Amino acid sequence: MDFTVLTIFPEMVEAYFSEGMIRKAVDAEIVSAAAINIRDFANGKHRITDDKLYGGGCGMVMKPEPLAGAITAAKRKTPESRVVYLTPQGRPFDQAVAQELSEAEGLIFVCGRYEGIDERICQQYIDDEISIGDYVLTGGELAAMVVVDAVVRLIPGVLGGEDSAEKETFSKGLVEHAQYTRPPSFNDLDVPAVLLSGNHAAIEQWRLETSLIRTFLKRPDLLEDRDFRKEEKKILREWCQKIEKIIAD
Ligand code: 4GX
Repeated sequence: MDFTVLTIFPEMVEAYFSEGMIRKAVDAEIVSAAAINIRDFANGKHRITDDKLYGGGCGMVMKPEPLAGAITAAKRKTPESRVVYLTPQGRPFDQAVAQELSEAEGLIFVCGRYEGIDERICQQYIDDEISIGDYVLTGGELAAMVVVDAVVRLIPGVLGGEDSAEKETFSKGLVEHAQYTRPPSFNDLDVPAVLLSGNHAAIEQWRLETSLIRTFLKRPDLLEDRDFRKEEKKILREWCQKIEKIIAD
């Protein structure tokens, strides 16, 4: 996978690329990651990247020529790359979109500042418009980094990319089970005894139960259109029966 971020603030993105899992993946040559300064493709003494709106109105829009130049340069490296524009108008980003993007050969992220980019860039150069949520950022850079961050951990060979992807098919669409580490007692709160029992089947059962109850309490929307597995239905029916018993008479 080749990640390229087009931005007028390349240092912001380079700082992110230089730490953590993305850095390890780059060092291991499983992915490449680079920022391209859109300003490098702007003409004139001041290398201006924005301009006034045709038709009037306040605010500035990113000029098409520097963006076209930067996208063309990025495509020369990986011609099969998908060009993604980060915008609140895009399709909502989620884990399924992250999975889809992780299968691309390369991803080129266009980061807009000001009020956005010239419409003709969207028409001619952009393959995909993505939104990371219904709020307005000052630029697309943080959104691009969010998308890279979610995508890189899904790439085969990237630390944790294989076995956790497998585990996730098990508990996919549920909130994480409760997690504990040492010490066994902290501020008068004990680690549940089952986790210290060494009984792996009982531990897996407990994890599924806490995962289901936490999903019910924190994210009931996730249960709404779920295809429940047999063991999940069994756990839920047992709760129903326990509650029925408590409220009987
Ligand atoms: N999820 N932003 C894009 C420039 C802009 C302004 C107006 C189109 C219209 C964002 C988000 C996001 C801030 C990136 C504004 N583009 N990106 N930028 N939410 O808020 O992805």
